[in-house]
Amino acid sequence: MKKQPSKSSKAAADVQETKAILNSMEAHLTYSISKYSALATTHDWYEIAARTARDRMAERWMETMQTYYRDDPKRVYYLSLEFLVGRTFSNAALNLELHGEFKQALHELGQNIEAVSEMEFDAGLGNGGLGRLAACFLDSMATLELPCYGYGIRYEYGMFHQKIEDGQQVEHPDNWLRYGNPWEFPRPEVLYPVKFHGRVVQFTSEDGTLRHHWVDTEEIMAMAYDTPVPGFGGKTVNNMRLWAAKSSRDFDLRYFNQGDYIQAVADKNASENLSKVLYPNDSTEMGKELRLKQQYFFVSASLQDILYRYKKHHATWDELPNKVAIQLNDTHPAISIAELMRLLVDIHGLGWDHAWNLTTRTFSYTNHTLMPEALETWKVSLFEAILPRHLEIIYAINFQFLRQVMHTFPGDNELLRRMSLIDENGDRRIRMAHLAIVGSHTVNGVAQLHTELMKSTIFSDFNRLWPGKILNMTNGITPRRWLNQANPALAELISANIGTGWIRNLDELQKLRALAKDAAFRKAFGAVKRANKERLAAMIEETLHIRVNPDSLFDIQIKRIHEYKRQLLNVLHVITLYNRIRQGTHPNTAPRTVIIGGKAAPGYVMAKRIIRLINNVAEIVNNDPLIGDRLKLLFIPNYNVSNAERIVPAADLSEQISTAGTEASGTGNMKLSLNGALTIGTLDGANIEIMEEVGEENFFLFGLTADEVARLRASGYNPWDYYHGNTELRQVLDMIASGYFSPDEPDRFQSIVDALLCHGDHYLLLADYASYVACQERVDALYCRPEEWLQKSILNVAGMGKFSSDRTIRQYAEQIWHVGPVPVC
Ligand code: B1N
Repeated sequence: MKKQPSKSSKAAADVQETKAILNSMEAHLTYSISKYSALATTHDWYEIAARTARDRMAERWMETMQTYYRDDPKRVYYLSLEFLVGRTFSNAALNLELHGEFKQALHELGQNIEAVSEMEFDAGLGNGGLGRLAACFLDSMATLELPCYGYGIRYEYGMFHQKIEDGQQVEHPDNWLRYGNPWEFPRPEVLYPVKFHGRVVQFTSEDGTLRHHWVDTEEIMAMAYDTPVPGFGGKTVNNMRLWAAKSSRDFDLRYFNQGDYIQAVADKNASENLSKVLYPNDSTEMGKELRLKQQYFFVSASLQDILYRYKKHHATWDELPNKVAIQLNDTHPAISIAELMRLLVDIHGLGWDHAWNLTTRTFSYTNHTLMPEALETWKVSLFEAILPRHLEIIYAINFQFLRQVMHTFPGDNELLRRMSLIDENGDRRIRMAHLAIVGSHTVNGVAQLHTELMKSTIFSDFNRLWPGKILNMTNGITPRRWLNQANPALAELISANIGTGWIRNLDELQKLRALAKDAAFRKAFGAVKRANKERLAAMIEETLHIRVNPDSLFDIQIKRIHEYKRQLLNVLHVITLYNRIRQGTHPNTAPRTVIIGGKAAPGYVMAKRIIRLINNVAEIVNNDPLIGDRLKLLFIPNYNVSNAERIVPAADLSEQISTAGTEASGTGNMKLSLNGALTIGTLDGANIEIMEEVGEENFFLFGLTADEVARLRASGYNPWDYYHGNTELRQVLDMIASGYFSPDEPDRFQSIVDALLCHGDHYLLLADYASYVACQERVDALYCRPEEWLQKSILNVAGMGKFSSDRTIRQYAEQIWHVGPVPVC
C-alpha cells in the first residue's frame, strides 16, 4: 500500500480555518442563539454550526448568481415535485472541504461533530429513487459548474415518519420545519400569482386574431424559498428554489376590511394547504385534485420566474430555446407544456405556431417507470374545473399532433386512438406522458434496458413516428454523499491509496483493481467494513433492542415496499433458511442477518401486509432457540436518507431482486455496490450495467430475463406448477397460509399466499424462487471464503466509476441541454 497525503485525508485541520470557524461559531452563539455556552443544547450547537457553514457558502452563492446574471449563459431548470435532500450540514462541510476544521472547532467547544450532525432533521421532500435522483443531480450540476436551478415545492410536511407498532406500519407526520430550517432563505418579494378554476372568454383583438382570457379565477400566491447547493470544492453554489403557497388574501386588504374576518382567515388557511404535504405515493398514481393543483402551482410559479429572468436580457422570445432548457422530472410537471403555450400565446401575444416551435425546443422529459399504474392520467372533467384554458390548449395540441400522425401513417385509426393525448376509453382522461413526449424535443429513460423497453413497448408508436427522439441516460449517484460522506473510513482508505481524484472523477476507482490482489489492502478494506457493521449493529441494538453479530453476513434490502421489488421473495428465502436450519439440512455456513427497510404508501394494502409479515416472521425466527445466532431478520423502521447513510456502508450483500423488466433503473443498487456490497440480482434496470462494469464473476445473477418474463406470461404462467414441483417452496407457502407466523390470527397472511397462487403471481416470485435460493447458496459458499469475498467486494467498488451522477449529468448537458460549464471566478 502506498500512502499519499491529500487534503481530504489529512489528519490535522487547517489551523487558521479552524480558528476562523471557531470565532464564527462563538459569534453565532451570542448573536443568533443568545445563550451562554453552558446553557446551549446540542441542537443549539447544530444551529450554530449550520449557520457558520451557511455563511461560508453565501459569498460563493452570490458570486455564482452574479456570474450567471452577467454572462447570461444558457441555463437548465430541473423541475421536480420531489427533492429528497436529506441532511445538509455534513454535506456542506465536506463539499466546502472544511469538515476537518468543523470537527476540530466543535471539539474545542466540547462538542462531538457526529452528535451535532444528528440534530438535523432530514429534508425528506421525496418518496424514493426519483426524488433522491433529483438531489444527486443538483450536487453534480453544481460540481460540474453548470448553470442549473432546481424548482420544486416547499412541503411543510415531507415523507411521513414510519413507526412500527404491533408489527405494522403507522404513519406519523414529518414536521421537519418545527425548529426552523437554517439552510433556506425566504424571499417574500419573489411572489407570483397562480390561478385556478374560472372560465375562458374569447374575443377578437384589434388585429383580428382570436384571443382567450381566463377569467373569474381564484388566486393563490407562490412565495420563493431559496436553498444554496454547493458543488464539491465550493466554487459554484447553485440555487434550489422551492415554492410555498400563501393566501392572496394577505395581499388584498379590502377582503379583510370589508368581509367576514373569521372567514377570511379560514380561507387563507385553505389556500395555504396547497404546499402542506408531500403525497406519499411512489410509482403509483392517485388522481387527487390537490395533487393536480400542487403540480400546476409549482409549474406556473417556476415558469413565471424563468420567463421573468429571460426577459431581463432579451427583447423578443426567439432566443428562449437557446437560453432556457427545462427538464421535466417525470410527468409530474408536464402541465408546463400547456402553461408555457398559454403564457406565450395568451399573455405575450405570440402566434400559435411560433409559440409551439419555442415550447418544443425548450422542454425535455424523463420517464422513470413503465408500470401502467404509475402512468399519470387526469380526468378531463377535473381539468375542465381546475384548468379550463389548459384543457383547450391540450385539445389544440392534440388536434395538430393527430393531424401529423395521420399524414405520416394514413388510414390507421387504431394508431390515432393509441397515440392521442386523450384516452377515450371509459371516462375521458388526459395522458400526461403523451403530452410530455409531444411537447418535448427529447425523451429519456433511466437505464439501457428501461429505454429499450420504452421504445419497444409503451412508447413504440412514438418511437416509430420520431425515431431518435428517445435516448438513454443511465442514472447515477453522487460520490460526495454516498461514499465521501456516508463512509468516511472507506473514503480515507481509498484516498490514502489512490489519491482524492475519485471524488470528482469516479472512474479513478479503477486504480483499486490492482489493490484487490494486495493482502494488506484487503485487510484494511475488511477492517473498514467490519467497523461499519459494528456501527450499524450498535444502532440496531439501540433502536430495536436486538443484538446482531457483526461477523454474520449482512444481507440488505432497502427500498420502497412494492410487489414488483419482491421483498416477499426475500422473506420466502428467509423462511427457507429457517426450515433448513431447524431440519438440520442447512450446511454449516455463515450466519446471516437479513435487514429489510422501506416505507409502504399508506393506501397500498398489500405492501403494508408484507411489512407485517416481515415483522411477524422476524418475531418467530429471532426467538427460536434452535436458530440461535445463525439467522436473524430485522425490519429497520423509517428508512430515509440518513438511515441509508448508516446502513449502506455496512452491507455485505445487496438485494436487487425485482422481476426483470419492472425496475426502471434503481439507484440503491449503485450506492450499495459503491460501498463494497456484492449484488444478488436479476437482469433488471441498472443491475445489468452494474454487472457489465464489475464483471459477471463478481455479481450473483439469478432469475428470468425480461424477455423470458414476457414469454412466460404470454404462454400462460401457472404458479401451481412451481408450488407442486418444489417441496421447500410448498412448505414455506403452507406455513404462511396456515398461520405459523401469526398464531394469534392464523389467516392473517392468507391473502398474500392467495395473491401468489390464486391471483396469478403477477411478479413471478414462484418462477424465480428456485433460482434465487440456489444463488443464495453460492453467496453462502463464497462468504465462507473471506479473502475471495473481499477481493470481489473491492472489485465492485473499483468498477463503479460509470455510476457517478457526474457522468449522467455530463450526458444530459451534452446530448439534451446543450449547455457547458460556467466557472465562477
Ligand atoms: O425512479 C428512480 C428509478 O431508479 C426507479 O427504478 C424508479 O422506480 C423510480 C410517481 C415515481 N419511478 N417512478 C417513480 C415516484 C413518485 C410518484 O409520485 C412515480 N419513481 C420511480 C429514478 O429514476
